Amino acid sequence: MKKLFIILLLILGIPTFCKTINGEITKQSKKDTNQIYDAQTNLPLENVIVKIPSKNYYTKTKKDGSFKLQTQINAPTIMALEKNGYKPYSMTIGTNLNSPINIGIEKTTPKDIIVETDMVHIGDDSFSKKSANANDFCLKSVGAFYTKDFNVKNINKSENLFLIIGSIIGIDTLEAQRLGQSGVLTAYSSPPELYFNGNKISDIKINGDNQRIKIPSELVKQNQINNVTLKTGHNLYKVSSIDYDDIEFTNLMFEIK
Ligand SMILES: [Ca+2]
Repeated sequence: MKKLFIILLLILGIPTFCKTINGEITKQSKKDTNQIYDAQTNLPLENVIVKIPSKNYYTKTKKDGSFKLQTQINAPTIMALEKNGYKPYSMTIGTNLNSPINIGIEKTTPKDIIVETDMVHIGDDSFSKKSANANDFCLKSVGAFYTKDFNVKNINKSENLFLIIGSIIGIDTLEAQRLGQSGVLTAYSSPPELYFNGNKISDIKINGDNQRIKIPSELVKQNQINNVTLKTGHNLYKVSSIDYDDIEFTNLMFEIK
């Protein structure tokens, strides 16, 4: 009888008792697990650092590429991934973590130029609680603009330089309001402006991930120091003094393609 019971247990499976922890994604099967893998080989990646800078939280992926986010997320925030030899990756994650996060990350190529992997805050540290992602601001502002020099090598005539902004949050433009990204409805800001070697090339009107901007080739200096500057916008409803729009971004990178 005892034998039969054990056999029955083996056939029916040993019952498992899953506990759901608040803010954590419950693992049910491999498919339902958060997983990071190599975008080319589809093989799981171990020891990828998974960070949520606004929470000062980080964890690492296991041998099977899986990870758990054991932190409470109350407002959309940035999750960033880091692994040596791979392009930095980031995405804005919401409060609804019901579906698993499965991400394939790409190896860096010798032509990639990684400019920034830290989280950067620009503005004046004065912002409405209703501002887009205000709850997630974790850093002190470095001022109204961010600027960085970097070298450009090995760019052929047929190739172009693209700036990729991994993630950017906090932009309170009219466009961001219309998309529901900002709760500030009584005022809005001019968009952050992007400069390359001193020339304005683009406005960044909305928050989001992996915004890709082509750099006009006539502005790129081959085998020399180039400069990228991101200047935040300002509140267009305030005239007595300048109120800069407080924004945060991470993962600035250039690709040559
Ligand atoms: Ca401000």
